[in-house]
Amino acid sequence: LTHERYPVQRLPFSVVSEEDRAAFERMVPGRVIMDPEELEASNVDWLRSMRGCSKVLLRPRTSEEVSHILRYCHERNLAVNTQGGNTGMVGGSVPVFDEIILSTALMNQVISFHDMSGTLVCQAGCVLEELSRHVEERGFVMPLDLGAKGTCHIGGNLATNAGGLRFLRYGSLRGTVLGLEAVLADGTVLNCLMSLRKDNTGYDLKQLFIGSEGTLGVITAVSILCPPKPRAVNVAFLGCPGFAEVLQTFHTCRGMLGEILSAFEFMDATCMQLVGRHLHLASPVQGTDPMRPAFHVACGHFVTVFTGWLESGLETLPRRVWDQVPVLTSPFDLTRLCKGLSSSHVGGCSGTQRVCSLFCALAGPWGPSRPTPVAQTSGHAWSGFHYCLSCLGGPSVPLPLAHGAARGSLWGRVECGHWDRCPQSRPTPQACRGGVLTCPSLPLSQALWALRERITEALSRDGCVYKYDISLPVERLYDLVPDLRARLGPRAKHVVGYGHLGDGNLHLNVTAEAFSTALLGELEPYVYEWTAGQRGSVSAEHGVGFKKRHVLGYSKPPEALHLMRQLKTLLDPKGILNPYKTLPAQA
Ligand code: FAD
Ligand code: 2HG
Ligand code: ZN
Repeated sequence: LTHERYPVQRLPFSVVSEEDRAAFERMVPGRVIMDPEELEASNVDWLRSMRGCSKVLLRPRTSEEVSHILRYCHERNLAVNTQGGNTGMVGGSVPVFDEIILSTALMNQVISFHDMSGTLVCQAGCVLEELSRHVEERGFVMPLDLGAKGTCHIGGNLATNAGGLRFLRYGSLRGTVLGLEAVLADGTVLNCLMSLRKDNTGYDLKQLFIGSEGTLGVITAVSILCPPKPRAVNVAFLGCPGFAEVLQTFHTCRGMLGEILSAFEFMDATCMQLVGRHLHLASPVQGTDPMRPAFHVACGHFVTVFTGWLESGLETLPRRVWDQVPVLTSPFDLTRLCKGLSSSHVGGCSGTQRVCSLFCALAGPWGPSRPTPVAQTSGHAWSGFHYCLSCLGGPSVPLPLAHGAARGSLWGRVECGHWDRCPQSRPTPQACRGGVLTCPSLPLSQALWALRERITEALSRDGCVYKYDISLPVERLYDLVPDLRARLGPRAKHVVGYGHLGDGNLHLNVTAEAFSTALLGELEPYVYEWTAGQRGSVSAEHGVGFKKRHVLGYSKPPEALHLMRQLKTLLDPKGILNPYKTLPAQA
């Protein structure tokens, strides 16, 4: 067997026999899946870019069961592919050939939560969003958040050392994971499930498994430190005319908001167009050409701010409202905005979570020739006013808001917000009480975050996607995007850049009608050489998996690769765990 697209040979592992199946059935009764239809979803990755042909999927519930399975597979020389939520971006989560799939889906129990320290101990198969809910009910948050939260498992997050949308504030999982339990290739259970903040007793073995993508062991349980839930949550979404202004905005926000800035994301105008085209989500603030913003940035989650051009349709605002709208026209005003955001955070109303959304617009380098409004709204029990989701639907619906917000206020206007769950109707009289519109279901901040979190999905609907996830010096983060647009010309359908600007992480995606080796040849090794030239990383947060293992040498010296191989041999001498992944193929 040879993989269709990549030149890789099946290694001489055993093939699962009838006796093996019977043995598995004794280990995990009723949880040995062999039905091809059920297996299909686990053989294909989220991006639908890789397909394995595994014939067996095992669903253990406990670490002991994982241990029995691995001990058996080790003895029989059967290859194993651990799978969490199967949302990985680099083809690590699905078999390349017929590896046995070991799913953590049924290992989904919370073991304990300590509400003094915020330490959560749980099994590896817990879904991230469910853990978030669990700890939020107890006044804490998970230190990581990502678009795949509804599907990915915490074990998968650790195995990929996922970054995501809160990295800027809470840092790498390498810092917030206090301990883990892993089962080694030969079935040994390694219990390092500590809950201590400080523990300098020799080598920090858990770090070996974080980011090892299932090649060194199966993570079965996790101990993780959850920070307290902030009392105020705000998001800002800003439109900027160029990347220089994006950087300047970051610099100002970071400088003024300090640690309460938990995310600083950016997306270029093409991303916004694709999210509109494929998912019918529209930017809450839009302008008319040539005033349309080239970039949007979203920062949060303590502060929700969304920005974009509000040029068109301002005339429809009643004069008295227009007069009350704070104006954001200069760097000074951005400073004022930050002050407002930080004081609203500090001042919070006790006991309730506030969600404040601020719509504002920047033009020219820093301001349009006439005042640009800032609309401040609230989606969630904040300052006593809410508004109806249906107001966000329909084209160019002026969004009237009640009075009474902290800083004068306010009005809002949303251009053509075809929000997913919006009934697309005008507010009913019942929904509007005394001019106060209620927002019963989706908090506005979530609707706004969807614009950013669903870019990956929009790109997948645009055609064949070539994905690059690179770390670069932040000042040069966007340089490669226009460069590639020029280089590829009409051969690419779209070239987009977005990502975690605050972490220096660019998601560079190129879409085309179909896969083409010629286009791939234009992209690679060019992108990797360019990245190496900046001393960047060819995988900032998605890992290596199957797809990027041939490019590790651009970011790691040969000595480091050699040591990685030695560690792999030590922990998994027969190489049964996630073969063909993470380590470069040997000549
Ligand atoms: P899987 O995809 O199932 O597996 C990923 C790898 O980990 C595989 O190599 C697998 O073998 C291994 N693995 C899984 N579970 C275990 C275990 N228990 N023990 C050992 N090995 C294991 N990533 C980011 O870093 N930041 C983002 O912002 C981000 N956003 C995303 C948004 C979307 C819409 C999608 C689809 C993906 C995104 N990702 C992001 C990719 C990210 O890697 C995953 O979403 C997540 O961390 C993988 O978790 P999973 O449970 O789905 O793991
Ligand atoms: C994100 O930040 C994810 O949205 C996915 O890491 C990035 O699809 C991508 O390129
Ligand atoms: Zn990302």
